[in-house]
Amino acid sequence: MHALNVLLPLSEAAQTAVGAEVLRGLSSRPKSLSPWLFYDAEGSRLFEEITELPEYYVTRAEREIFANYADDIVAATGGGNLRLFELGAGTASKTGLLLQAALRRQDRLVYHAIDISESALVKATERLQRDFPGVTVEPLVADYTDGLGNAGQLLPHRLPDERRLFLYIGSSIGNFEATHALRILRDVRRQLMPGDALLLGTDLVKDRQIMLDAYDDAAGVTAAFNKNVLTRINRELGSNFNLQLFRHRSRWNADLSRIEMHLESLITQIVFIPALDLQVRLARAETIHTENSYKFTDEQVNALLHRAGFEVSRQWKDARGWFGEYLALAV
Ligand code: AVJ
Repeated sequence: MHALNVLLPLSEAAQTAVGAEVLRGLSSRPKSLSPWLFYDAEGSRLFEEITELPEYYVTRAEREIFANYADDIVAATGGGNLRLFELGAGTASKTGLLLQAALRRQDRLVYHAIDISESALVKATERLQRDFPGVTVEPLVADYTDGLGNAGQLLPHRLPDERRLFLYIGSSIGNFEATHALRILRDVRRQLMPGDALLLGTDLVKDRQIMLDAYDDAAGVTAAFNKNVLTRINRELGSNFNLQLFRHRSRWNADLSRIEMHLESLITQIVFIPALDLQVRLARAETIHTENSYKFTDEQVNALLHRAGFEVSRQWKDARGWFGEYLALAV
């Protein structure tokens, strides 16, 4: 994944991942854009800012769990020489707590960090190599969401004594509908042998207003994060979305147990996307659906992992019970 600085000819733009997704999403009804589009360098920076907002409890709750239970989590994976893999590593700001715990049990550790954002991975690699000399970071820029097939070919061969621990934390899985989430988890399972493990971190269903506020903060950082996708499209595909003509919206969809983020058009407008030769018509109050963030119950997480070929052996929560960490053993 790399940003395009120049406009490509039409047919080529439509073939880039960004061009293809924008063409698909903005010519669909209802309109949508996949959340992976958020994570250009600016979007990755804004996401980091979100993780420190007072309303965004998600990152703090998970960090609390790791601060209290990292040793317990690592011990529960069983013996052997751990090799870590993380899907959606981002800047890996919480992962350090797990790496430290692993380093208390073994001298050296290889950590494969997989993410779609190159800028985030560069940061993660620099910081972790500096803070943890015992860790060898192997960064991999890849979209693991269409199958680890791609990334999987780049993953190393298994050593005879290694025990694999995949991390899929931060409720990244919450971006996907059940069938897609299941496909991702089955892909992970395919990289594992019985006895290996997956640590899955998911945000849990809680009071509606607490969830809504986390996606509509008072400082407007989440709004800027949401709108940044339009800035990215303007830059990479030459369009002229006017950010002032859109409003950030977050809503709780109780039937589907998810927070939705949308960009709502404030007026009827037509936006031209030159690189795709596409005119996008938006009615007043029409929205572009930019993200789902599913919220789970213990039962749902257990069922999902079971269907993917895992058995949950342990679980940990923060003191308020807002976030869950599930250790799933490959069976
Ligand atoms: C990175 C998908 C876990 O859903 O909470 C944060 C992304 N979007 N605020 C989430 C996000 C708006 C985040 N995940």
